[in-house]
Amino acid sequence: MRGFFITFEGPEGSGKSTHVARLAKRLNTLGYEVVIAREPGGTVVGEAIRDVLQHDKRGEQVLPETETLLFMASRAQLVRSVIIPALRRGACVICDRFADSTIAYQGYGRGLDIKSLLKLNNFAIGEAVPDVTILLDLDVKRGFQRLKQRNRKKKTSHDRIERESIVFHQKVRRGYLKLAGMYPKRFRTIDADRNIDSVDKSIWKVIAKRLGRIREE
Ligand code: Z5A
Repeated sequence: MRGFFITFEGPEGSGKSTHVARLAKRLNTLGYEVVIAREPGGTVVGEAIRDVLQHDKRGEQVLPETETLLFMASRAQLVRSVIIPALRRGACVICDRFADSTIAYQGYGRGLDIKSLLKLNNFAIGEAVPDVTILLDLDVKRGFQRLKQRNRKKKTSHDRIERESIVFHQKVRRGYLKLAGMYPKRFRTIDADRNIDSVDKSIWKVIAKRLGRIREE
């Protein structure tokens, strides 16, 4: 595939959506075709799954295994109908969360078997392996402070997974750091506890270098 696939990962409120939008704008300005996607969601099927996953309005508890398979189903749909076609056209695809989220949340957070999750991920993503994964690392409590402010501004509230305990979210953060250690070529960990422009600069440094490298190949 000729395109370039970037994923953003990290705990709640670490700035993923903010920096996905900034990076997309910058790449667009430089003349790249940019496709933004998000997980769960990004397709009609995926957005319906997102609704089930985020709001327990139907009153039934979503069990960890069910939750996992729903994330995988949304991913399989997004990969085949959006990500792979865009990469084949030569576009830059930027995805707000991807397969590593399942390992961090359902694996390290919920305690499901990591090997099984990795196998399911392989099935869901096929050939769509990210070229680079930006991990925005942030203390969980700091992330929640940011979300509190954002929710107050937008008059929204915490969704189902955001309502999990601080201990759960700390396990997720540690899981991400383990993943970054397991895949050092793909992951770039960026300290997100700085102002938006500084974080933006660090992200651009990584992406510019990787894009330059791709052009040389
Ligand atoms: N999930 C899962 O369990 N398994 C999976 O496989 C997948 C997902 C794919 C998706 O939620 C949920 O699904 C998520 C994981 C789970 N659950 N939780 N909890 P989502 O898509 O609705 O939301 P999110 O991905 O968790 O993102 P977020 O928490 O909404 O935040 P963010 O995108 O990282 O941050 P942001 O919206 O860019 O920034 C938050 C606020 O902070 C905002 O007001 C910004 O203006 C501000 N901000 C950003 N950067 C800064 C800096 N540097 N300084 C100060 N303020 C800042």
